[in-house]
Amino acid sequence: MTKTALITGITGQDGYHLAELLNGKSYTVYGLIRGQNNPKLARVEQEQPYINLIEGDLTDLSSLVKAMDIAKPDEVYNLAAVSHVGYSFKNPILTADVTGKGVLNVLEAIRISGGEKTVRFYQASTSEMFGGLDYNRPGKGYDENALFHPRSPYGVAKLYGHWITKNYRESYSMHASCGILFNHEGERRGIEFVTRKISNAVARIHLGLQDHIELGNLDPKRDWGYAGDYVEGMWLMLQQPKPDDYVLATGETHSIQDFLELAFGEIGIDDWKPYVKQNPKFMRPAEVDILLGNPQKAEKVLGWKRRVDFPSLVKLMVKHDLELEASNKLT
Ligand code: NAP
Ligand code: F7E
Repeated sequence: MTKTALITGITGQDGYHLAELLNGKSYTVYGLIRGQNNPKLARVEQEQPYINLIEGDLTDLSSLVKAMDIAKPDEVYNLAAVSHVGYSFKNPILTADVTGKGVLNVLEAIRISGGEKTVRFYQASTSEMFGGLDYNRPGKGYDENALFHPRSPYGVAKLYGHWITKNYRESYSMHASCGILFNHEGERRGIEFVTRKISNAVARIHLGLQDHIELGNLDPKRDWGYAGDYVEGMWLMLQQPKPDDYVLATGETHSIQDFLELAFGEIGIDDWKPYVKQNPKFMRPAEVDILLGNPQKAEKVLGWKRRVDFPSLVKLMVKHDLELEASNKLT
């Protein structure tokens, strides 16, 4: 029988990939879109006409109850958030309202509309909840049992979302799972995140459209995977007989300098340093120095494994941006 899914954050990177995946599995897909005259509406309507869009906002419980009544979903994927860590330092209260309390609003909408025993719920938790400070496990990587120590208003808000999801699972027996996802990137990554900022600048430098890129701290290391692989993990979590929490990661960590080296290498530049300027504007009040995930549980229980490795990820992002910039259409 055909299933129905409601995705919040449909205009974001993961919303795009997840909708493609579910459509390929013959789901009826609903997507929550916010705001008056959202500029991303036209793109979604044009590229993914199979999505049934519903207006709503994570801070507005009544809109979420209405969305539940319209979609009557079997599965709800809560991907909506203020998701940029740097932005969360500048807008901590908005971040708490959307990224933290917004999760509670979605869970309550499911209960109010009578779905607590039938609807399966996915919460987009994050490696930012660990914060890079759990030195109990050097080299092993963070797994589901590692200590949390968030280092940004974003990480703190996500930790609330994580725990309230677990609380609803324990209190009301809801099929509610949290995916603790490490950084995942790709052609649809927002231009405000460092990987896409670099892949786009590299393409523009190659085409003579700009001559350098300004970045913040170049030393942090991240466990970077491909978004297309990670949405499959989200779906697998909701297909399990029991809800649970899972880390999705590659088990490798690379610095921003490693990313720069590979990305500039794609356009035949061996020494990237003359093209990169550091600007304190892009530094954060507190930094997460290193993230490394341990995806063994997801590999064992879900049968999930990332397919795209780090060099292939950089290559596909630069290739995509070279094509986009050459045709002058940034998405
Ligand atoms: P993204 O590209 O930044 O997308 C965020 C989405 O949230 C957008 O569709 C945005 O809509 C929507 N949104 C923001 N505020 C909202 C509100 N008040 N009401 C309703 N929708 C709102 O994020 P992503 O990379 O796809 O990530 C998806 C989720 O996974 C997020 O929750 C993120 O925090 C989490 N996560 C991401 C990563 C990663 O590496 N990508 C890793 C771990 C966890 P507009 O287009 O209208 O702004
Ligand atoms: O930063 C450094 C920055 O913004 C990565 C979100 O999806 O993944 C993402 O959060 C690193 C940081 O991602 C610039 O200081 C240097 O150390 O690409 P980012 P993030 O902060 O890791 C997690 C898992 C999420 O959950 C989040 O939603 O790069 N960096 N220079 C820079 N970062 C940015 N954005 N811009 C710079 O110019």
